Amino acid sequence: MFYKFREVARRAFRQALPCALGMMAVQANSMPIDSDVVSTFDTSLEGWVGVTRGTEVVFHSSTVGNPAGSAFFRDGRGGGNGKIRAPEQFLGDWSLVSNLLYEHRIIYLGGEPRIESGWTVDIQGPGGAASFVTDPLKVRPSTEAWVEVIVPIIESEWQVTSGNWQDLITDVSLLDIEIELVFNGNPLSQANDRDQDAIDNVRLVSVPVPSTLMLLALTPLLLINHLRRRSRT
Ligand SMILES: [Ca+2]
Ligand SMILES: [Ca+2]
Repeated sequence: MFYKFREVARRAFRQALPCALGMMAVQANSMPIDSDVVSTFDTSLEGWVGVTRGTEVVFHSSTVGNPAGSAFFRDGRGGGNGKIRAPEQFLGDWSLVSNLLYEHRIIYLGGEPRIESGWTVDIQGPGGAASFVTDPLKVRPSTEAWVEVIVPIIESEWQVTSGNWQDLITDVSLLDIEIELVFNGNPLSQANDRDQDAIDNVRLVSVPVPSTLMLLALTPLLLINHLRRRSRT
């Protein structure tokens, strides 16, 4: 009986191996991000770039940070709200990502009249696009302290502006975080007295146990268990 079971298992393994290797190859090409991705900006922008439309600039600051350096925004003459765009390591399959976290601080408010807004985060991919806007009742920008912004990667927290959430989240090819939160009135007359802002400690947090890898690890055990049951009948 044991010999028969061993032969059946060996045959099944030989048949299943190409399929399993094929699955692993597919997984390797589109592996979900399953460990935390972090930018601390301690010594550089770490691949992040500014998204600006005028003379405002994004650069690495070695003197402002929580701690050490940060991504720093200095407003100039231009339009729109300044953003920072994520490097490649933050992009890809977000199926296992639970939260995007970062810290923001208004370093200088600039001249009046001014309007402060909340934070907007944008993601895009082949499957669609979505925006997240912070709730001003839950979290407020500050000049006094670093404020942690928590962005849950849950569909109900986002406005999906095109495509659909499931397709988008499995292939995120663009991540923009708004860094400029102050509008200082007339853009021409106050070009030299505008806000400055900083972002530090951007983190993509993944769930601790990647379910897809767990499934792959369990597959041989399930197969052996199945064959063992069959050999008993
Ligand atoms: Ca830092
Ligand atoms: Ca501004």
